Amino acid sequence: MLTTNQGVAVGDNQHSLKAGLSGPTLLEDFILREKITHFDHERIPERIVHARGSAAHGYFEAYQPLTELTRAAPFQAAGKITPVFVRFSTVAGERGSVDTARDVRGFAVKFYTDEGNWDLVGNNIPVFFIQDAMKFPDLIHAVKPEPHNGMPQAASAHDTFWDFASLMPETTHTLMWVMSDRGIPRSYRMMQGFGVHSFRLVNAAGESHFVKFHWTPKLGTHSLVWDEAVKLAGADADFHRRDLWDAIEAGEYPEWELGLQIFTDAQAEGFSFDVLDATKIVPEELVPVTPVGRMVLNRNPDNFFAETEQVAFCTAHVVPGIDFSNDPLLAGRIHSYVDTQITRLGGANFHEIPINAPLAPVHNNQRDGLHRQAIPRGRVAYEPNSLGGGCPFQAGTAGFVSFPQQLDGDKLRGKPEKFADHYSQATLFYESQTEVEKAHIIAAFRFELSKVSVPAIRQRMLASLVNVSADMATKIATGLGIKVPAAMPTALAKAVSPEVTLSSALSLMAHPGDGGIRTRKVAILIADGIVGASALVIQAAITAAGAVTCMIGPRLGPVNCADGQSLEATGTLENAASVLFDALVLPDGGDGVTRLAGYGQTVEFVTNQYRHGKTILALGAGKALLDQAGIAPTLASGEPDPGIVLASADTVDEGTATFITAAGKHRHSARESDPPRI
Ligand code: HDD
Repeated sequence: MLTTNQGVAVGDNQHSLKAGLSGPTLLEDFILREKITHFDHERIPERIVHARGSAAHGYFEAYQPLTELTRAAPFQAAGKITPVFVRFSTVAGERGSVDTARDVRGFAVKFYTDEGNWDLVGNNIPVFFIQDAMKFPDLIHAVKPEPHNGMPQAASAHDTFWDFASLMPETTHTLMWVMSDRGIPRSYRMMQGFGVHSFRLVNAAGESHFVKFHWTPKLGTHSLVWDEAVKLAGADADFHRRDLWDAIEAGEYPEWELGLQIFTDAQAEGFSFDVLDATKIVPEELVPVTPVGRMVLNRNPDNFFAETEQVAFCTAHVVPGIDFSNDPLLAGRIHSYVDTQITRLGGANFHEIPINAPLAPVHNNQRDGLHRQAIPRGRVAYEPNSLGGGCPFQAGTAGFVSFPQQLDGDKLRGKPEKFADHYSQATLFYESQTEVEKAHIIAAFRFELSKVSVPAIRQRMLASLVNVSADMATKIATGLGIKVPAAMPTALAKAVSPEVTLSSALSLMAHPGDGGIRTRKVAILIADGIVGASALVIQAAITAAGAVTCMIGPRLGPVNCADGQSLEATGTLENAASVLFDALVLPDGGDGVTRLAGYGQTVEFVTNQYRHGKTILALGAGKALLDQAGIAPTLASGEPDPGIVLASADTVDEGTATFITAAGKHRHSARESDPPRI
């Protein structure tokens, strides 16, 4: 039975209590007032950053014991399982903003370890915009919608962001990553994650090593192209949320490998960069990434608000065996996350909300506060005590012991010298990209800076980018119709000689995944008059390869095929936009193809698939739809386009096999041109 919050059964949930059918509503209607009052308070403050997010449950499994390095519970034995809850997010947009904005993505993992909760609150980009937490509010105020008019939503392409960025050269390295395709991932399931800072691992003997955390997706790293991201924002604002949800519901559990870069204090001392500077990576050529375990996400939340919204990640949540470094950005975070939950979740007891509660038992003398759930028994809430038998006891060396790093220095505000090198690693990143990736970086800077209305900001930003690559800056400047300015002076006392000048691991192409098409979405266009049998053969083969197909017609429902087959359209040219699909099949059957060609949306569908580098299989008469869109099966170079597969009624099986292999390449960037040919 429906009840009030006091457990009283509600007889009528349709009408308020009134004095007569046409009379006034009565104040005594406690049922109405309770319902409305609760509703009025349904919203809680959204996260000041990373407001837009999606999450899932899963587990972490260690490959091998890491007892030599750390006493952290998840790494104590091979096969050890630790439950996790992971929330992915964008940074700048508000809670209801679109998923496909160009932005950094949050990658926050809560490990419910045997010895308490450990939150690894990372991003999909291994570096950060700023070096000191003192600048975080400035960075966020600059990127958020401008305060006078509240625009633009979830976008860095505006004056205040680039004003700040151009005045803060330390942002350059991260800007390079965000302007690259990393800023527009295809899926949360297809992006890397990084702990960003150097942390410390501490073993049972109290010995410590520095560590950097890397998550690498099994499906490979893949991204959208910008035009696709923009169109997706309209076609499905929940594109990434839906993608994660659907994959888990389908039993296609996303998986990442955890890798560690381990290095000593002595090694760190010798590097040309400072490992405490969050704008720097440790190149994999200097310190390789060692795989230590895998993470699988296998359960969607039961309730978005209770879990995804109320989960509170805090960098301060570490467990014995994991410790902080002196990174000044991390220090500010250790304060900020706990602090922000107090407002967002309404008080100091947010750790009692089920999604935040550790699996490890909690015993302490903290008491009371808003929304307290626990009911502590007895009269003792202090330590030492004799009246409670001395409980709870402090754990001594079995508890969390900070790494006893020796410290000595003057109390001051400032940075070590190596922090002043803002460009070496930005150049390393740029030079390590493939030509296509470089072209995308240039296009992204051109787009973003073209949205800046104050010319001086554009000039200043370009002057900074000259220090990364004169060639890149020239190409961006040409696109903006301006001359390249002189390089911005650097703050370096002496030039830096980086150990590594090229690192293939920095390209998205370094992590192609297994090349399959599992969970990819394939559209099959259908209409009355197509050949149904071959469409069904293709659908069966694609489904067997693990992809998800959708038959799309001019309207929903049954389609009468030329060969008497009856197919069912589950999507329409109106409700299933081209950008929602990774690949396309055009059917055989002259009548059906002519019918499809009569819809303007078909040309748009085919053109977008082509423009976004996707694989298209055209069967028999279906090629007419390519012709109609002006698409040739050859590249501008005259070479055959590997992403356009033509097959006839006799070669359906071979054609489908070629299509599946080609679609596994994700995208055929050799087709790309700037500006696009069609
Ligand atoms: Fe942060 C949220 C990641 C710097 C202050 N941050 C937040 C989330 C992620 C990150 C993934 C969302 C967690 C979730 O899903 O709930 N933040 C980072 C990374 C940073 C970083 C990788 C640099 C290496 N952050 C940073 C600084 C500060 C903050 C320097 C403040 C001094 N971040 C916050 C916050 C948030 C947050 C205001 C908003 C909501 C929340 O914490 O729970 O405290």
